[in-house]
Amino acid sequence: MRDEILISLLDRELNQLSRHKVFILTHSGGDPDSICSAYFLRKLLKEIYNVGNVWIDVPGSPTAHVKALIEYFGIGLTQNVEDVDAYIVVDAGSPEQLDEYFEVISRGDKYVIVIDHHSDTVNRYSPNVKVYSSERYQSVTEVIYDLAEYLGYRLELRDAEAILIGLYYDTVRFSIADLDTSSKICRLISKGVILNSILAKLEQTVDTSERIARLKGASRMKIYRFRDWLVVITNVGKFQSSVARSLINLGAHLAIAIGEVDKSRVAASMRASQDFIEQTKINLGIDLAGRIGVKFGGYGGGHASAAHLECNASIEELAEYLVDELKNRLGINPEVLEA
Ligand SMILES: [Mn+2]
Repeated sequence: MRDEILISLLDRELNQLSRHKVFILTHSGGDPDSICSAYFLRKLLKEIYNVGNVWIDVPGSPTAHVKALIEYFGIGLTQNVEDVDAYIVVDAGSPEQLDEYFEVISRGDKYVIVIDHHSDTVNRYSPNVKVYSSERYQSVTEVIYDLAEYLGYRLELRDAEAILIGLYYDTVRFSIADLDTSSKICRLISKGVILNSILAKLEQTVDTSERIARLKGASRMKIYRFRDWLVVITNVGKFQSSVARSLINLGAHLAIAIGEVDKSRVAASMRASQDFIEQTKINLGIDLAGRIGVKFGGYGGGHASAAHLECNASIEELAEYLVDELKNRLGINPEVLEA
């Protein structure tokens, strides 16, 4: 167990929910970690904590990948349930990621519990919100799994499958799985999960518009060389996170994809390689997305090596500010490479 204190406090909190009506929300669009943790948490709430009713929703609209999971696990979403006693938000590092539920969660008159593993989550929600978050966890699914082990809950095959899928995608297909996660993977596999056959059903083919966005992102990028660090900044209207990720695969240490949300607002996704994060000590979620989002009248957050922000600026303004910020933090004047 990674953090027994967190888990025991969370257990104590959930014990208050007996016979309550609970609404679980993922972050906007959902992802495998958030939907799998919601699925398994609902089981624990019903079977262990005697919760009366539990609904799940994905704010905004679920991505294709999430839709496939919803179908596979028979999750069933319910929109806008009124008259609930408590909300549980999973995997959302800030309330802005709750789209249409932002207002009700932020109003301050509801019982809200947040379970998360992003940087600085506790400071993003209003003080009345009960935040159970630890960056030591590699996924929220893992938090819920630790809770299940703490409770001595016997997993069924379906539970083990859901947990493995959450772990799989939030560790970038196990590539960054640490010792704790890896030993959990072994325990889950030993329950009889046949991972390759599940993944074959769930893997989405990348659709054409996303492929085009990645290719356009690559052809438009500007390359900044901060001595041995290669930073690329590009602009694309959609799929910014997919674009940033693919530019890391091309060879960048830090990739930032910016796109317009509307006339005055932009969104940006950033990704960095592990060596960049370790050696520069820059935390993208806190130092770049979080700080710059707020500075430009918006918000941002995420993890050390993957983050997202939305703010009031033009693409050029934001790009220029980011380069300046990196110049200061790295103490290096970048050389702009000719494409
Ligand atoms: Mn997550």
